[in-house]
Amino acid sequence: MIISEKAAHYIELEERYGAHNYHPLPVVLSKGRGAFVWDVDGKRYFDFLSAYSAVNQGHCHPEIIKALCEQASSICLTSRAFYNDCLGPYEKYMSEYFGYDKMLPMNSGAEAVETALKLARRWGYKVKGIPENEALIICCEGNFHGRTISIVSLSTDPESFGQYGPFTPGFIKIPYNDPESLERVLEEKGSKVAGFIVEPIQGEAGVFVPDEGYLKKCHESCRRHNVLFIADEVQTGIARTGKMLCCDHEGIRPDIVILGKAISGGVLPVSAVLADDGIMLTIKPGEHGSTFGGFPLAAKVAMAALDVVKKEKLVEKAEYLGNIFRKEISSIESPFIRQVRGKGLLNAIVIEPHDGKEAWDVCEKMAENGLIAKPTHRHIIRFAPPLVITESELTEAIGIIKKSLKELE
Ligand code: IF1
Repeated sequence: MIISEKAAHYIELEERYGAHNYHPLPVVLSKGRGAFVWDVDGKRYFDFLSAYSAVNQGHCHPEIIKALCEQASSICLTSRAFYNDCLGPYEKYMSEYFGYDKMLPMNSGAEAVETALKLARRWGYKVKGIPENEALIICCEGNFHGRTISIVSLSTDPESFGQYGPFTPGFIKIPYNDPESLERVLEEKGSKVAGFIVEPIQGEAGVFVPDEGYLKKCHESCRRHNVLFIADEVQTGIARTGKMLCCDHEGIRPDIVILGKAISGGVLPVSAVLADDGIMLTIKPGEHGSTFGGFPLAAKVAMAALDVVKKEKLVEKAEYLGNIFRKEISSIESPFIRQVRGKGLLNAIVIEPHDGKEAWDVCEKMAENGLIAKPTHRHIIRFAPPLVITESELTEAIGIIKKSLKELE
């Protein structure tokens, strides 16, 4: 890829002064609007990563930015040592929007996952009656739930957990998309299991969509064994897959829902855990929290961002445009395409290396042609544009993908 002097300058700064925990595509962005971003040289790209599905409402959505600016000039942060006039309305809004008794606000997705794990353990001891310090939580191989030490204790990806031990005990790993293995573990150890945590579609694993009925079967097993079904909807939630929550595809209501990313439309780190009173109220004052969790700015931004989802019918758009995307991409004749999969506007192409070129080369070529996406696991490219993308923009973007694959042949 050709890198301008200006771009090289910013890349060099990150290389010199930043920790080396990422390997970005050499594109240096400075502006975003809707489904588009611009680099420091003024070149425009379709954003097909959407900051890992955080920017479902599109970059710098005017209504979200308006809410941000208005609240920023009143008060930004109060801490939870005092009440404020934003959090209560936000909690009511979230509870009604998603249909749960209560919401617990955090900031990053990882913090919300940690919160859900704590809630499950707490419920296990106080309600289910598991002997203290013996609670188990079941998770799936190939999961991605975040980066804290306890969360990487769930991971089966050496890149995520390698040399970060010793790990948090109490997690049982079972194969994903295998409801029988969940039932087997529950039959054996169910009395000590507090929860089962699962991504409705595995994102980091490369947009791995489980078989139809998988979540429903797991949900039924959890019911039978009095185990909490915990859905990590950090990436799949907020309209991304063509339903408000991905679990809605199977008509199941998780006991605990974990949300992050797009709650704020990518404007601030805002995450949340939803549950009913029987679970949520097992945590008492002083037993969990965060300095920023649910801060006034976040509360106002999140309500504006979730209003946009409804007003602009992003659930229906993701469903409709997703079908077009998969149909169009599946019809491309290219030696690079091994498989196309996904739901709504969370999709991936599994790349077949060809002529010494692989997913990274495809991404570089697409960037050259004005569309950015990022490979995951070397051979998979995730395609997740902002849900505000229009049908004609999507058509143009598909044209860029086609052209790029053709030019690489
Ligand atoms: C990174 C992937 C996406 C998540 C689910 C919790 C979290 C995430 C299902 C934690 C975060 C991220 C983080 C990002 C890469 C990314 C990712 F490639 F790893 F899989 F989105 F596709 N649950 N996902 O997907 O949320 O603490 O980051 O707010 O660079 O680590 P967070």
